[in-house]
This record gives sequence, C-alpha cells and structure tokens, in this order.
Amino acid sequence: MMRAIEEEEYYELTSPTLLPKASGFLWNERMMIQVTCRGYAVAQFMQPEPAKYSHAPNLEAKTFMQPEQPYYAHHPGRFVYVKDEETGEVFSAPYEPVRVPADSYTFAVGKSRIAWRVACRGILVEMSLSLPKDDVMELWRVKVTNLKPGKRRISIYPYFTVGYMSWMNQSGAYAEELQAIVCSSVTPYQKYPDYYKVKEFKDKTYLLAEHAPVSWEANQEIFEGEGGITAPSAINLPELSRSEARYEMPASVMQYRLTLNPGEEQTYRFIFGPAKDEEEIAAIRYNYFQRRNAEGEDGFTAAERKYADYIREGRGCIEIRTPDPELDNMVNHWLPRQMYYHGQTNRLTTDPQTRNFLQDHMGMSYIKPETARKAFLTALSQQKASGAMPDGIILHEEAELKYINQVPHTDHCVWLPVCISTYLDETNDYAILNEMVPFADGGGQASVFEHISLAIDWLLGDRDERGLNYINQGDWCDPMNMVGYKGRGVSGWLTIATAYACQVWADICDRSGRRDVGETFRIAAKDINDIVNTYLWDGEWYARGITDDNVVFGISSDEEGRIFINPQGWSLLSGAADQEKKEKLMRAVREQLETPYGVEKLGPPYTGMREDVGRVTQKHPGSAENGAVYNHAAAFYIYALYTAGEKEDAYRLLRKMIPGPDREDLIQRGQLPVFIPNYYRGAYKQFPRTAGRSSHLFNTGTVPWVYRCLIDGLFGLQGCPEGLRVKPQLPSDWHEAVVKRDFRGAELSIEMKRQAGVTVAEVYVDGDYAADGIVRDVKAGMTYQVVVKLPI
Ligand code: CEZ
Repeated sequence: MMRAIEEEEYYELTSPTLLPKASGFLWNERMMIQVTCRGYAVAQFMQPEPAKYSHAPNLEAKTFMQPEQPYYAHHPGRFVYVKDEETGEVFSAPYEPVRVPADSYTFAVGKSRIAWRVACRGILVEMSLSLPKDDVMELWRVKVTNLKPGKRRISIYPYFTVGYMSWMNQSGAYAEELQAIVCSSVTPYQKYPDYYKVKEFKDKTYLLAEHAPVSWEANQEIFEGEGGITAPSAINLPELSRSEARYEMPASVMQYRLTLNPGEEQTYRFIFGPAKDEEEIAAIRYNYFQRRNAEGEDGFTAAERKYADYIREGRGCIEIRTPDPELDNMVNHWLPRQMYYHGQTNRLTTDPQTRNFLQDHMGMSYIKPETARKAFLTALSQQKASGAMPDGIILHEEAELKYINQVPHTDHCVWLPVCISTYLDETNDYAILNEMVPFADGGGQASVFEHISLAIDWLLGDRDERGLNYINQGDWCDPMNMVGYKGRGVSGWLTIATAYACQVWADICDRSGRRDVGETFRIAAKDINDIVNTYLWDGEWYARGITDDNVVFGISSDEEGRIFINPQGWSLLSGAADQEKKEKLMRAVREQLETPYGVEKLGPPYTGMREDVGRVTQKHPGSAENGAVYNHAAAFYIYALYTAGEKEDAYRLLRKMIPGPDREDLIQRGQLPVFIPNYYRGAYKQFPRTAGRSSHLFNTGTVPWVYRCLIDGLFGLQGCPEGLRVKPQLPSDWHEAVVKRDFRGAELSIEMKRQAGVTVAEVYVDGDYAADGIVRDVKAGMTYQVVVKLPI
C-alpha cells in the first residue's frame, strides 16, 4: 500500500481512497504548493505577501494555512480528463473529479517531484509536477500510453482550476500566439493608495502548452454545463466550445485528440502559474519551451534539473542506519528537507513570528550555518535597546507585523540563547558573539553578546513580585491569550524557560571566556528554579501558570487542562525538578498524556471557553494546542528526556512522531511519512475515533527539535568547543547503529555497538581510546573512523 522506492527518493501510495488527504509539498524561493494524492492543490506565491493564482470558487478570506484543510468538489486542483472517442467513457487522473476506480494507481512523493501513474480502461496516465528554483510556476508533464492490444482514439483534457479571481474584474480567453489560456483579474481593493501596490501584482493566471491543443475552454460554467465538474457537459461534445469568460468564472481547459497504437505514448508539457501580463507569458514560453542551451536542453528540462539540485542542497548532517528502517528513511531523507524548507523560505511569510524565525534557523544551523548566522543577526537588529524582542521579524521593506504578530507575547527572548547554542555547537563560531549589531529603536550598536545578555535581562525584569514571568497575551502557546491580559497573570512555563535560558547562556558565557557574567546568570537560574518550586509545584507535576485573578491552573484540581506538557519537560531542562519530582512528573505524563500517537500537549482537553485562559480552550478538544499531540511541544519533552538521560521514554515518544509502518497506524494518521505535521489529533480518551489524525500542516517548529533530539540525544554527536562529544543514548533493544556525521567540514563514520564485557561507553577515534569521549581537533576535509562500544 505504501513504501519508499528508488533508493528512498520517493515514497509511494497505491490507493487514492485509503489516505484521501495524503499529500506532498514542493517549494521554491517564492512559492509553495501542497498537492493531495487525489489532485487537489493549495499553492501560494509571494508578491511580497502570499497570494494565489488558483483560487477557491468563492472569495477566500486571507488567512494562514489551515490544519486538516477540507477539500470539496470544486477545491482548486490539477486534473486530466480522458475520454474514449469510441465509447464516450470518461475518467480522470489522478482521481478527482470523476472518481473512477483505477486498475492501478500510484502517487509518488519525491523531494523535487511529485508524480502519479494511473492506469484506467487500458490507458496509462503519468503526471508529474516540479518547480523551477526561482520562478513562480508549476512545471507539469502529462504522458499517456495505450496499454491495450488495439488502436485507441482518445481525447485528453487537462483542467487546471482558476476559480473566483476577483469580484471587480475577471475574464479568461485563449491567446493563440502564446498557446496559452490567459485568465485576467484585478485584485480587489478599496482604498486608493492600494492601487499603487495592486497595479504591480501578477493578476493573471495562465496555462501554457508546449503543443497547440485542438480546442479549449476558458469559461468554467460552460465547461461544466449541467453535468457539473464530475461529468462536464463540454467533454461530451466532439470539441470543446472555445468559450471565453467575460466577468464570469474563468477556467483553463485544453483538449488534445490522439490516436495511439498499442504501446504508443505521447507526452505533453504545461506551465501553470501567475503572470503580470502577456509579455511575461511570451517570455516564459520562449525561455522554457523554445530556447535551448548549449547541451540542447530546453528551459523546462533545465529548470527541473536545477530544481532537483537546489533541493539536494538541503542535506542534513547525519545519515543513519539503525534497526528501524522507517526512522532511517525519515531522518536521511525527509526531515532535513523539511528543515531546509523552513530555513530557506521562512515559511513564505514576510514577518515570521520571532520564535519561529529563531527556531527555524536553529534547524538551518545543521544545513546552511551561514544562512542561520545571518538570520540571527537580522533578528537581533530588530531588538529594542530595552532588550525586548518584537513579536515578528520583518524580512521585507514593505512588510508589517500582521495577524498573531499584533498580539503581545512575552517569550521571544528565550529563544535567542537556546537557538544560538545549537549554532555554536555546530560551528564553534564564537566570533559571532563579537559582531556589532544596531538596535531597532536607536541607542547605537552593541555586540551580539550584549544583545543576548540584554534579552535575558529583559526576561528577568519582566516578572512579578514573586519572580514569575508575566504572560501578557501569550507565550509559546499563541492562543493562551487571556491568562494575563490584565497585566498580572504569569506563565509557569515561561518562568521555567527563563531559568533554562539563563543556564544555556551561562554555559556560553563560560565557553567564551566570560565566567563572571556566566556566574550571575547561573545564580539567576537557581533562584528562578526555587521560585518555580515554591509557586508552581502541584505535588505530582508543575502548574502551567497563574491567572490575572491569581488562580493557579494546570493542576490536579482542574477537571480540564489539569496537566500541560511544557512545564514538565522544561523543568527537566532547567533543573527545577529534582530526582523525585522528575520521576513523579514523568509518571504523570505517561499516565495522563501519552497516547499511541505521541504525547498530548495538555489533558484533559478543554470542552468550553475558560475566560481566564483564553482562545486555546475554544479550539476543538484534541485539536491543535487544545490537547492534540502537538509535535512541537512533544519534541521539547523528548529533548528534555534525552537531556535527563531518559533514553527509553525519549525514543518511544520520538518514534511515535512518524506515521507507520503498520497499515492501521498509517490509515489512522492519514499521512505519508514524508514530513512531520504540526499535530496529530489528541483527546485519545474522549474521541478515540479521530485521535491520531494528521493536521497535514508541514509548517512547524517541531523539526529542528527532532533533529536536536537525534544529534544531542539519541546518537549523542553534539559539537563542543573541543570537538565532537560522542555520547549515544540508544534504546536498549538496539544492538548497533551506524552514523555518518558531517561536522565542521570533516566526515566522521561512527559505528555504535553493544559488546559483552563493556560497562560504560568506550569511544575510539581512528583506533585510539578517547577517555572523555570527545573527538578532538576535528579538521575540515578529514575523515575519522569512530567506534563506540556500549554495554549490553
Ligand atoms: O501557530 C503556531 C505558531 O506558529 O503555534 C505554536 C507557536 O509556538 C508557533 O509560534 C503554539 O501556539 O491559534 C493560533 O494562533 C495557533 O497557535 C496557530 O497560529 C499555530 C498554527 O498551528 C500555525 O500553523
């Protein structure tokens, strides 16, 4: 039903109905597209804010990507109808909109290509989608093959939906000289100054064909007629009616009629995307279909090839071989790709949330540390002289803080030391701490070191008389917006996180020769941990916070939202929890939050609004922050378990983030293991039927944390000033593992093996015993053989 193929370059699914929302995604520097196995698509491009060129059939509200995106008959999609000219029978590939069961079906998600092979009634349709690296457009190949022994006369009709472009002005027609259907619109606006922005937009959507069609249709209503999208009336005619759309809903449909001998095939190529004007489309036609390079390759093929190269640049820094092939597949192929997407595109927003931006570049530290370095400097240049970090980082001169970034959150400073520590581990680039960076609100420049120290001072200052951190309208948990809007409520998690941030920073102070400064942060961390234990320990676990009205929540007397995962894990990181507390809280998490799909973010989920907690309690129980297996939070917890040496619980939970391998699990999650989604539904006890379902959202801060869990935890191959510290924490039922680690320009082959007679881990570097387990003096360009002997 599903498996990794072609040396794990693709992951395939052989049914369009088992996991109907299974999808793959592709992106480039200016766009992204997520397509489902059935042919539905969500695509966005930047101009500079996210915009669409294949719209819904009604005017959509502007919003971010939705979890569990619902698909419906007229959802934007890319379809190919196939009509048998003898019998009049019609089917469509990949599956929608006609939904004829295929004789064989494959949906193959690749890293730089998504492909389908659909055989139905003796005709094989192979479709594939790729992107160029920089241009905003979809590159489609459609190949049809006659599988039957006799001659076949068929028509094929690629239908790329355009949808409701605008209530001001929309139309569509075929442009003979371009060999393209061109749909035009005016982005709706009302304030005259907006005219000057909107007039630059790419308000046209085109479908450009390599081969001239016999006929075409640009009017959605006429195309569908009375038959509707599943049996469009226009397809019953010998030829499409060549109807334009004149302030009517446009569509882009072409018809090709062909006769195929047995085994004969025919390939078509199309480009679909937005454009400013006809001139641009003409240039695309020339550059992609007509002009050839010195090797005789046309622009289309060259673009596919360059795109594959671009995606390959997003390689991770470990390649693993373990007893768990599904883990290997995810870690070697898909996880770094997903991290790279985040770091390279900043989630295709012009104002990423500060915490997202920092964590995404924590991930980029493993892939392209130069990019991460620049990102940290950009973020710090937007810090205020008070030390406060803004809610979002502006990445484009026309950008402004939007949506959630207009809601004041108090946690952003925490992420600076935490994320930069990974960058330092990976690169040893302590020189970054001396870079001079300006403040956003004047006040001259300061070194990175001073900036981050100020950020922590800001956190230390933003506390109440008890020493607990104010939450204002949210912390890491965006929708926890009403705990502290009156100015008194505090966040338990953030207080604990502040202690951890102090410690991480203290370590960095020590390593960069600033021991005295480090000491002050260490003392602060200890004080906070004491405060946390005074006000937040509830007997078996830590509370989540205290409201404006001084009500402690996330405690045993709460019927809903009794226990939250974040304060538990972070208290292991900060050191607030001693051995006894650690055992208690881990037990509580196991009993109250762990499910077959991972650990829930809180439990039991809220079933109604709690006005002193906020919007999080209004989300559907078991969805998103209201008690889903919110993978970002689960990853924090797993990281904390590794930090505390709890390798068995850590691995068990880590493994639950990956769908499969068994059939039931894959069906329940509804997603292929080609990315980690932001959540799987929780409320396992309340709603077992829906528990485990993927949100299908591939934007998530989870991935860099999972990578850290692997590097710092599971395989224990974390950088330090002296070199690479080797300290694996393999689960006890693994007898061996092999890791290839790229590190500071060197390549290390590490073999981990359990051996009789070994009592504590022994590390050998090129045959020599390394008493402290550190591979020292790692030199770029060199290779090292490391053997780790582990006790049985
Ligand atoms: O957004 C994420 C944020 O991007 O939610 C996380 C937060 O730490 C990330 O920065 C946890 O709250 O209701 C909301 O506003 C939601 O909180 C979403 O915006 C949420 C979505 O899952 C986005 O994919």
